[in-house]
Amino acid sequence: MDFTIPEVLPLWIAGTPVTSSDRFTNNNPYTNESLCQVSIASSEEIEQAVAKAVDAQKKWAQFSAKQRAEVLIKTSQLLRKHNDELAKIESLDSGRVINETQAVDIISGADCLDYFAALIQTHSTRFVELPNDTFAYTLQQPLGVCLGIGAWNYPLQIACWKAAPALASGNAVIFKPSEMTPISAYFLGLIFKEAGLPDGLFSVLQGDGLVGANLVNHPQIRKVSLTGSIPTGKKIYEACAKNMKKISFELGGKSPLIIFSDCDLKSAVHAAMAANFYSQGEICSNGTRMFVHESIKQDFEQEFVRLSKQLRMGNPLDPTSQVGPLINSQQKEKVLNYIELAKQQGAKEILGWSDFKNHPENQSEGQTDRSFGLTNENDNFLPPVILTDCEDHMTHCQEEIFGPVASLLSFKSEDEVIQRANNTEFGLAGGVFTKDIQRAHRVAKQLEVGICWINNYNITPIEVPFGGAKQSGIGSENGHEALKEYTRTQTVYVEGGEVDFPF
Ligand code: TXE
Repeated sequence: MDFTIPEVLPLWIAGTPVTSSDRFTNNNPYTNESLCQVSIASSEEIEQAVAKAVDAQKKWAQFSAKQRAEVLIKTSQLLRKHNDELAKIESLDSGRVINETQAVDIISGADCLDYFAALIQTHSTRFVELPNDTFAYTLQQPLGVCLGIGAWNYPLQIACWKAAPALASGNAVIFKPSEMTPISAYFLGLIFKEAGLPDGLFSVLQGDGLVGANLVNHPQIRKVSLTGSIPTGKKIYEACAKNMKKISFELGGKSPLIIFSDCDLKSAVHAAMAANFYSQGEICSNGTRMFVHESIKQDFEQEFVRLSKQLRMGNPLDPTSQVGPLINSQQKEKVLNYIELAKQQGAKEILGWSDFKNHPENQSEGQTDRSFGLTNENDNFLPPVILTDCEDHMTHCQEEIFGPVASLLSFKSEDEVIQRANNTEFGLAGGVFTKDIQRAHRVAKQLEVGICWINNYNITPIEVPFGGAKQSGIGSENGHEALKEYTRTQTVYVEGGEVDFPF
C-alpha cells in the first residue's frame, strides 16, 4: 500500500477515491506549508455516500458477529503493520511528535478494533422469563448509517474509536475528519478495503463545519458521534433533536487534578506533565486545574518546573522531539491570549518563554537560532508554560485553553477542594493523588466527571468507558458501554398461552 500523501486528497466514497472540484488547502503545522489540497464533499457526493452506506448496511447487518469481527481484526493487523507510515502522516498533519504518534495513535485504533471484534462475538442479550410459559428476549439492533465527526488532535484514533463499535454492531459509518487533519481517515478507508470491508460501510467525506452540518441533517443518518468543542456539540444536539437522532458527544474539559500532601510526589509530577504537556496540551481530558495541597506546593512546583524545563521542542518528525507546534497560528494566538490574561489577573508565570529561548536542548539541528514563538511569526511553537498562584475565578482556570499551559492552585482541605473541583460546567475527567486508599475512593466518587484516575492521569485503555459529565459530553466511547451507543434495544415478547378475549 502506498502511503504517499496525494497532491489532491480525494473523498473516499464506497471504496472509491473521488476527487471533487471544490477544495481547500491543508497545511503542515510545523512548516505552515501546504501538505495537500483536500476535496470538499458536495451535496451530491453526500447523497452518493449515504445511499451506498444504506445499501451496504442492510447486507452487513446480516453478517454473523464472527464474520464482522474477522474484518475488524484484519484491519487492526494492517494498522499495526503500517504503524510507522501512518504515524508519520499523523505527525505531519497534526504537529504531534512522532514518538507519541508511533506509540499511541495507531496502536490505540488497532486495540479498539480488536476489542470490539472480541466483544461483539461474546456479547449476549437478555432473556426474561414471564408467567405461563411466556418469555421475552432483547435484540441489540444496529441503527443504520452512523456519522462520526472528528477533532484534529487524535485524527486516526478518533476515527477508529467511532468506527470499531459502530461496524462491529452492524452499522455503516460515514466519517468527517476535522478540516485541520483530514489525511489519515482517507488512508483508514484504504486499509478497511484491503481488510475486506464491503464497499459503502466506511466512507470519508472531508470538509468544514458546513459539510458536517449537511451530514448531520441528512434524514438517513441515524446517529451522530462527535469529538469536538461544546458549542459544536450544542448545535449538533439541536439539529439531531428535530429528527430524534441518537447522539454521543465527547467535548471539551477543564479537569481537576488533585494532589494531596501524602502522595508519591515523583509520580504526581510525572502525571502533571502528562496531564498538561503531552500533545502540546491539545488533549480534552487534560488536568489543567491542578490543585496542590498548600503544604507541598513549593516542593511540587520546584520539581515540576525542573522537569518541564527539560522538554525538547522541535520538528515533529524528529524522534527526539517531545513537544511539537500547535495546530495553527489561530490556536497559538488563542493560547497566548489566555496566558496574557492570566498574568493580568494575578497568576505568576514560573516557567515560560525566557526559560526556553536559549535552551540548547530545545534547538533542533540546523535551527540553532530558533527562539520559539518570539521572533518568527510563522512559528506555531509555544513552550510549556506553568502558572502558579492561580485562583478559581481567573479566566484561564475556567475556560479550556487547549495548549501547553499548566495552572497551579493550592488548597487546604479535602471538602474544600472537592467543592472547588466541581465548581465548573465541565466534567470530562479528574485525577487524585494520595496514598490514603479510603480518601482516594471517597474523592473519586464525589468528583462530577466521566473518568477519574487515582494515582495516574490520562490513561485510556479501550476496555474502559471514556466520556464526559455535565457539558463535557453525552454517552461513552470504548468499553461495553460503547456498543449501546451504536445499537437500539428491541424487545421481543413471546406468548406461551392462549390470548383471552379482552372485553
Ligand atoms: O472544534 P469544533 P475545533 C476544543 C478546543 C479547541 C476548540 C475548537 O478548545 O480549541 O474546541 O476546536 C466539525 N455541524 N476542542 O474548531 O469546531 C468540524 O468541522 C457539524 C476539544 O476543531 O468543535 C470538526 O470536524 N460538524 C475537543 C469538528 O466538528 C461541525 C477536540 C470539531 O470542530 C459543525 C477539539 C457543525 N455545525 C477541539 N461545526 C476534544 N473533545 O478533545 C464544526 N463541525
